[in-house]
Amino acid sequence: MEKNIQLFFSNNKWNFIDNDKKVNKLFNFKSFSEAFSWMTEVAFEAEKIDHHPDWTNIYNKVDVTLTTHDQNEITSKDLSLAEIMEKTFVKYNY
Ligand code: H2B
Repeated sequence: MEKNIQLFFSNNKWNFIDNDKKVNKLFNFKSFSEAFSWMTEVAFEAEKIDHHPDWTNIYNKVDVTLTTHDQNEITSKDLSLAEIMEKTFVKYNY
């Protein structure tokens, strides 16, 4: 994994899992509605870059895991998607 990728994920409090093949983060929201709005926004951006998160939503929480399935490792595509997620999340994080 490239150093800049590793740095972004550790600086933004993502956890490396599965022998560093994946990163995981739990995003917390005020309500289900806000969690789902965030997911919707991220979903459309994910489609644009053709890279998709593994995620589950329970009420106000979204548990996100990122990896590049094709390559079975964390790549710059995961970095791009995570940047979108963090940027979008700022709006909900008060
Ligand atoms: N998303 C993720 N996370 N990993 C992939 O390997 C992947 C993807 N592959 N989205 C894409 C779609 C692939 O199926 C298309 C054909 O590029």
